[in-house]
Amino acid sequence: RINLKRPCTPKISLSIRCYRDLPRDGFTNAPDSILALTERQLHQQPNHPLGILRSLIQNTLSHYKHLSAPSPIVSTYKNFDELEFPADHPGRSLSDSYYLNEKTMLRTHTSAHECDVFRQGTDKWLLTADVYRRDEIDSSHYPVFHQMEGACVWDDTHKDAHTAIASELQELESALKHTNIVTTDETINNNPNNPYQPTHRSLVAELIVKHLKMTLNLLVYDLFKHVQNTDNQPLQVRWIEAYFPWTGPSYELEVMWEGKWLELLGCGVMQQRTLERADVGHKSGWAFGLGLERIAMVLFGIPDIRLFWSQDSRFSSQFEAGKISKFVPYSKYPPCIKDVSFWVHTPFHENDLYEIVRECSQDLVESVECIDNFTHPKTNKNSLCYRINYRSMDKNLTNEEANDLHASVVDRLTKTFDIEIR
Ligand code: FA5
Ligand code: MG
Repeated sequence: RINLKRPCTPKISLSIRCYRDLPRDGFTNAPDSILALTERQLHQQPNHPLGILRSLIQNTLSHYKHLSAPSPIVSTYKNFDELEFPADHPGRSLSDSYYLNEKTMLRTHTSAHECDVFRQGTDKWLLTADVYRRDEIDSSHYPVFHQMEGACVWDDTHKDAHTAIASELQELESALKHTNIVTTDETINNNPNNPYQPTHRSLVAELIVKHLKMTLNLLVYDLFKHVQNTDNQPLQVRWIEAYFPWTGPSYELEVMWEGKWLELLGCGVMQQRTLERADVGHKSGWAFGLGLERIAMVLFGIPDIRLFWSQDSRFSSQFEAGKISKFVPYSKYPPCIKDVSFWVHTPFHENDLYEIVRECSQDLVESVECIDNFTHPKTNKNSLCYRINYRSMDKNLTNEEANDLHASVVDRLTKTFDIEIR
């Protein structure tokens, strides 16, 4: 029998107890199973792929100060308001984020710590942490993942600030000469839809953007050289325009991987307003936020994002600090596929359905997919069918166990939503 209520180690229950001490309200939606993961700190483990990747980036950007922020519990002010998120931004919704209460949440990105770090006077820094988002269920989405934030600012009151940037640029330029990388830049300088900030001299804004792009081109090259094709094809990277409330202009960086563009990070020139709020309005510079799992899945050949959380020694024994090695898959257990179909009387958010499946089946669910969406032509009644793939990564799941899991999912769905099982 599978114990649906996982036993909590004393360490884990401590953080859940802290959370339980906080006043609950209509926003409270973070389940214990997610809170329990806050203790894992995978990126701090030297022999874990995420820890290995973090160290690798830190070694590449060794002149940046390395920081961490162990508690993922932040105020909604830090996560959103301090970064100029508008009041109606979708990221704030209960269907997208985990709240402890109206004013407290699990950070959705490492940018939540930007202002604090700038306020401490640190100019060049990296900060790695676990972040939490309610999302779909498949091999590349998990409600917890890891980001590394990086930033670089210069004291702009100094009249020679731009010569400092320019001389750093020369170093970056000569380092890039030794790389086998093809950069497609689809962005436009001072694009009217993604413009320089009016208070920035355009010469300085242009230098900051160049510094940002070259720093990240070099970083990505340095990471991906470990898995470059044997035929010595250059690494292809692409810059595109983006939007973030606290940067302007803003960009995203993608790499070509197995024939597709893979988004690695978002970044941009820090909004002067945000820096002023952090009491460093006299400085200007850039910031980025990258996803560690996306890169680690490519570098280590890890096919399913759940594997990062596996405590099976067949996974953990494969990795060693300082080494990029290919994951050798151990035998996959057979999947147990179960469908659930129902009439929908009142619409609901899909993320709420995913959350119920996760809470009932934890890491025993591999994917959830809507396979049918049908509206009856006469009655106008809407019917949905979801296919849930139950599979353990560590043991064989019997059909009876999968049936038990599925029954608890169906039970929770009917109790939570205004639906009628078909
Ligand atoms: C952000 O989170 C911004 N904070 C990034 C940023 C920082 C912009 C500083 C400007 C300045 P975004 O939601 O796009 O942006 O996520 C950043 C990266 O995290 C993505 O490029 C991706 O690599 C990774 N990421 C995002 N969502 C997921 C997910 N569900 N699973 C795994 N990785 C993800
Ligand atoms: Mg993005």
